[in-house]
Amino acid sequence: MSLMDWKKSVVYQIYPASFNDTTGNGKGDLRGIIEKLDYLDFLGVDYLWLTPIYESPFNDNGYDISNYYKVNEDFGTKDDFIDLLEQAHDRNIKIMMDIVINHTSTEHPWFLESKKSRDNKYRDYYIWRDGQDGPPTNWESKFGGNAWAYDQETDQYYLHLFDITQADLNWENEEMKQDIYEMINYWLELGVDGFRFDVINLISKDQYIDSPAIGKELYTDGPNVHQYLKELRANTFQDKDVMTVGEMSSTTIEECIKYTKPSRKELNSVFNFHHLKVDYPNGEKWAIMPYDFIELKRILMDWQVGIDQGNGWNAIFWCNHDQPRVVSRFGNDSTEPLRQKSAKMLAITLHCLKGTPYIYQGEEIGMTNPNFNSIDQYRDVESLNAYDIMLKEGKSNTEALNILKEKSRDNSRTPMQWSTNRHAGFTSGTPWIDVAENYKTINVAEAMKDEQSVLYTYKSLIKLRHEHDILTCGSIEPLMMNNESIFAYKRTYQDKELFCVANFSKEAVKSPYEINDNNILIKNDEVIDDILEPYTAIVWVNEIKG
Ligand code: TEU
Repeated sequence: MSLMDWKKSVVYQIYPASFNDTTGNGKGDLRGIIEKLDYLDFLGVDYLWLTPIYESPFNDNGYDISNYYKVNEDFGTKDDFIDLLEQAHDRNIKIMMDIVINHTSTEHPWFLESKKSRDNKYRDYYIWRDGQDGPPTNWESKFGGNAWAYDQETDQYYLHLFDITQADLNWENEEMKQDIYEMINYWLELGVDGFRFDVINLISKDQYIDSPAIGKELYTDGPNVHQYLKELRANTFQDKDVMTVGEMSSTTIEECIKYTKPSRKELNSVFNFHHLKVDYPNGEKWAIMPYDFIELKRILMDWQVGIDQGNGWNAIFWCNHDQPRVVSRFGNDSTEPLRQKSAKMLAITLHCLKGTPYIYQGEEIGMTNPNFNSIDQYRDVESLNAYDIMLKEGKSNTEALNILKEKSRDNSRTPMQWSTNRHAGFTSGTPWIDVAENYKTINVAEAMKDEQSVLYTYKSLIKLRHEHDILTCGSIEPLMMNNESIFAYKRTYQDKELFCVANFSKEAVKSPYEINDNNILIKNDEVIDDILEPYTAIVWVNEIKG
């Protein structure tokens, strides 16, 4: 694979539990993914990123790993995984694993040992500290509450930046790092083609002291993180043909250039989440506000330009398993024509940016938030904790549920909608989480039949990325940043310039740029006299005259 190849790739994210169930236990599995490879091949994606498939008690849906070497029983066996790899490779589709090495499950044998005594060989694999009339510091867990859990037997606290059952690993411990390298090499030898590193910028903690930002500034992009990544790479994928992406929590453009600039030999690309906080009033996730369009553009474009100028590389995405559905969030899912149209607009706007585009399962057919009405329908640990906290803080049940409806991670975790069959064709049993009620209209089978569907827009965008180097290599220039309706930018490469202009509003507006009707790459509606109807997006290319 040449450098150019990975840069031209489009990744499709699979959340295995909700993708396709072949056993009838209500949870998706690896054979279910194999069954759908022809569909993914039809769509044209290059990589599949599978969220964690390892053995896990599943308190955080697999991000709490108890055995890095074993495939979770519900998902299948190692043989199924090898079969998936082979069958994907036959179709020229590559497989990217999710590597969670900031923490393990507290059921991982390392932690079980670590917890036994202060002088256990594995004690130092995790972060243990003495309390001081309570937890060692004021750090807060990302899932609510203090980030230290007390262990009575050894009279110390262990750190968990996420759930109490996700203990943070101690990256200052050499043996622990060697064990991690060995594990990654195991998957490399099986033939995997890429890695997504979960919250990888949190692995280096600074001092363990109270802090105004409840710990964030002390463990985000910590002092040794770049060193750890260089070592990780040198000991594992350095000479391999693999694509890597780091998930970076609350990071900066400057740091991400360091993570991804090729000469620094760390990672290929990064996910950052700043553009997905534009509907958080004062940074608070569990509250509702309409999203700030100008801010969305500003953040996306700052990252586009900043990373490009620094010779780094972005992963570009609207959604993943931690985010609400994009068409419900930045589009319009209120009526059928608008849902499809705005879903296509969002796809076009994102896929012509610079970086590696990611599609989250179901996004390609415009799946929406499910609008759950009862707390019993939620499964996600973060959502359930947030619900309890909101009630304790005095919110009514209805208020708390309304917030979850918009913000819960379960919004994107409902089963993939394959057909009009029972449970959307996802399972013959009872799904582990409810299917969205709109599956009779929104499903793959219907979308395949209709060449005007959202699915075909995604298929075309993937093809365009493979065929037009300007999408991969072109520089990027933001346009009309203060316009309240239009999202526009220009890409330039060699003797061509590409314009992407999208009307994110419910009113028609005139395109500020003259559209070149002779060279339109993609559009989601007819544009007459340069008038962009609501949610219209259009992309065209001009020759630069010398
Ligand atoms: O997410 C890390 C992360 O910081 C967020 O996206 C997080 O889920 C969000 O802030 C909560 O509001 C990764 C995984 O993608 C997520 O599913 C895991 O729960 C988390 O790490 C812990 O492993």
